[in-house]
Amino acid sequence: MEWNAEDTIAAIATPPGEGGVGIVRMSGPRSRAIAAEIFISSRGRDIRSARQRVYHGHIVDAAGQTIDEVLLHVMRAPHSYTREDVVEINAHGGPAPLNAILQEALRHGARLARPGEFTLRAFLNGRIDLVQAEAVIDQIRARTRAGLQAANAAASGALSKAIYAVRDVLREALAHIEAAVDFPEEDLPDLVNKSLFARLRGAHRQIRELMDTADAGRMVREGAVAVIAGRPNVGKSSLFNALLRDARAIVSAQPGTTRDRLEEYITIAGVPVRLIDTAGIRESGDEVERIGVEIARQALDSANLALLVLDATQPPAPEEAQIAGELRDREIPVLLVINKTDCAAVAPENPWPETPLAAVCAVSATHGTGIRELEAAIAEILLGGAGIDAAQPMITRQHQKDSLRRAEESLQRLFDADGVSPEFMALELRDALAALGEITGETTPEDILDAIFANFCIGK
Ligand SMILES: Nc1nc2c(ncn2[C@@H]2O[C@H](COP(=O)(O)OP(=O)(O)O)[C@@H](O)[C@H]2O)c(=O)[nH]1
Ligand SMILES: [Mg+2]
Repeated sequence: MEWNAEDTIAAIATPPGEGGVGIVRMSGPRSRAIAAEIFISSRGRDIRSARQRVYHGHIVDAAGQTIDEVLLHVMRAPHSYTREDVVEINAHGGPAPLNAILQEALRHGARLARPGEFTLRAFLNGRIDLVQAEAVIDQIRARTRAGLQAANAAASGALSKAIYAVRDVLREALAHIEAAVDFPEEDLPDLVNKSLFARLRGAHRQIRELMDTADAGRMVREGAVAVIAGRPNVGKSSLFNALLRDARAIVSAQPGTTRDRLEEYITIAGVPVRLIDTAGIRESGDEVERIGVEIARQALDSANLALLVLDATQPPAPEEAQIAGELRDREIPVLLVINKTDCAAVAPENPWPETPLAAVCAVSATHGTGIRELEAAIAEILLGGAGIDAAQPMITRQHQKDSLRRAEESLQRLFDADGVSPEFMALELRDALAALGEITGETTPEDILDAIFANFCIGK
């Protein structure tokens, strides 16, 4: 990563388009000097020596023409997002003023910031660790309160703290063992004494607990896709509307009404769920409907869950068993929804014992009965029964889980090899520490760092 702390970087920090305000942000040693070239304070202040506060004035171009009336927020190192000198120019939120201000900043020596470069500097300057830096993207992209809570917990350092607590135990153990290697004549039994061993086991348990939060954490961050499938006219669109609590899809007694695919986001237990209503899956002579059926099959490609709807007033059909089997073969959990139970009382039981289902629910889409229970069943499947504990830090990324697994396996080998050479124990502890360091950024390879920060938007 080419990164030069001497550069002063600049970017538009607010999204493109029109807004009440827009912000051009600068960070680096020349921030105030550059601001002084383009900003005229209403009170004649010299921005070069400005204190940490907000100044009113105008941004002007080389000819002295006013570009915009602005508020200039001066932050002095280390009291800023990046820990560097930062100037944020609050202007009118339109492309013309913001681009013109950015151009003036660049003309006076600032360099255009790369995606995520402000956050990268906060990380490289030690204000936040990698867990916190990644949480910044999650805060911006969170789609539910639960997602935001998880991101906030990570951004505040709660997740890092849990990882550092484990790390400290491992470090202490390593120090003991290395001392024993250096001074072999010392009493060996003392080298990993009982209490330290117990704490290593505790650390091992904590790693596992963190790993257990990964599936729920990923669901909260990335969301899930649930596809409603089933024969025509069983009430798929009615169920879609019931879950949305809105009459979005056309419901009709005429089979084959839904030919397109409809999607909406709903939130279930804090998980943003993309709910897809499809055409009924059946062989069809009608060209438009056949395309709809094809779309239904494609929608399943990205599905985390299928809601297979059955009509309680009709006996289960062979083609429904076939759909259930097809879904199972594709390893998509199937939640069987027996609908129209207002017309026929049917127990929520699996009619195909040879095809295991994730759950069975009985509902009436038009009356709204059983919908809460259905949502609870969906949550159970998506979150693996773990649920979301807002007080508990969660890991939300695959690479975090991979690293935790490496650390966990190293410790497991250490325990399994009970009492072997201190050299071996030291080796496993070092590996485990390196794995943990990749989560917090202490030992993360540069290409991975690059990839992580490339995911940010410009200006963040
Ligand atoms: N009695 C009753 N009728 C329902 C229920 N759900 C759907 N229907 C009716 O079944 C028909 C087909 O519904 P629709 O949602 O369009 O089914 P789709 O073809 O699977 O999307 C419509 O006449 C609905 O009013 C229900 O829970 N109870
Ligand atoms: Mg429909």
